[in-house]
Amino acid sequence: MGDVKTKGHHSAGKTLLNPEMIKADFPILSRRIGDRPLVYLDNAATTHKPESVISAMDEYYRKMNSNVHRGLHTLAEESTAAFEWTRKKIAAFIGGVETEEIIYTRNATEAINLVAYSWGRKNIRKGDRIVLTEMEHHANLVPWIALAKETGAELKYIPIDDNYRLDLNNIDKIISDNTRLVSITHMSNVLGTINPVEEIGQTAHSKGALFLVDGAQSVPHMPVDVKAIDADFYAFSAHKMLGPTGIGVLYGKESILNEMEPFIYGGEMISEVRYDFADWNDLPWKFEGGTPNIAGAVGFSPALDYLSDLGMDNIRNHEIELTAYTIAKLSDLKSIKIIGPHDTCMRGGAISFIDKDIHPHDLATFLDSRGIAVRAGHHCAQPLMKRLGLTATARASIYIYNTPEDIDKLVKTLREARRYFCNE
Ligand code: 7TS
Repeated sequence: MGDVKTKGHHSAGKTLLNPEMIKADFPILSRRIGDRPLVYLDNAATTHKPESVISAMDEYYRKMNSNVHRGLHTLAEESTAAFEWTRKKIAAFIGGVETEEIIYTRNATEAINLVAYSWGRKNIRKGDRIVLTEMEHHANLVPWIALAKETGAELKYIPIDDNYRLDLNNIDKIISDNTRLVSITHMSNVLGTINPVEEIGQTAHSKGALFLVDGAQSVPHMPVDVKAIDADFYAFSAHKMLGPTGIGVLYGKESILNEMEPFIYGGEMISEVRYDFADWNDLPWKFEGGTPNIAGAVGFSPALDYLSDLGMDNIRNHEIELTAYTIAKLSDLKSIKIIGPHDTCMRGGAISFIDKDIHPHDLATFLDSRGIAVRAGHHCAQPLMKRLGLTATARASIYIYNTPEDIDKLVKTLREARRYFCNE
């Protein structure tokens, strides 16, 4: 499969994707919105699912459905094997970590909450510092705001500069000796900025702090090696990378996870229980109380295969090209301002923009009336919006199945919006 879908074009020695062929694997992309074909540019919110993911989940419920880790019958053994097989694939996908270091969660949000509850409540005290950045999604903000409120810890933010990148000039002061945790996004869901996580992680570790990376927007779009980054924790969601909703991942270093208390208590996560006593299961199950999202894990497996077959480098190259194309086309529109870096080497394909006269919600509604799906709003990053002096942006976010023609339709419709709203 990979062959044909990556043979589309070759540019400067790089293999690019063939998004037209890829589109054919995604049933929903043949949908029409009113009388127009769907143009889906809301991939930072969630991505669509290829036939292989949909049919794996369908097959699972038709032929294998059973609870995991407890039955001694064929269905239970098959379900458990499938559930654990995906865990192995995830461990390989993010750089070849230990299977025990991969914890299933509901999503990136729950993965970060797991750390905040399990590690944070035990290790963060009054007077400690937690360092975040000004561009965090609420998922990597609110758990720490709550923890700081509870413990009296202090929150400090790495600022952004005028080019929408992190300003690392005072990083040695911001990540102080009393910093216990540095938690930052790998790629901003609003600005598209890719942050220098290796460098920030090194500073964090040099001060004795742990380093958490929110990879919700990076793992789906570029090769990620959590060991090279030296992240202590790394969080992401399956649904933003072709997989089902309701399943996500927390990677954590084994030595740190071993020291942590469970997050959710109940079945699955114990080794022994008496009326007055309970002891915990081994990693990773210690953190997986209750019946997990088995069908989700089954569906995540072909999603990982699909991405691996295309090649994460090829996906990144495709997105660099299409982001450059989008930025160039949007820059032709005089009323539009892009909110994010223009240099595609340091950004991904979540492209926020504003029109100087039209509210982002009006833009998104107008685009939808022409079959084009974008997101408008604060993108769960209210403090960043305030910092930028904005209340909302419109955001087009691309993925493997998007084409230059999708972008042409977006730009043409943005011109039509000017005629509709501004009589131009
Ligand atoms: N972190 C980042 C950087 C994100 O972009 C998101 C979701 C999350 C965490 C949370 O992911 P979840 O799967 O736990 O919900 N971002 C978006 C978005 O940009 N539009 O909708 C969801």
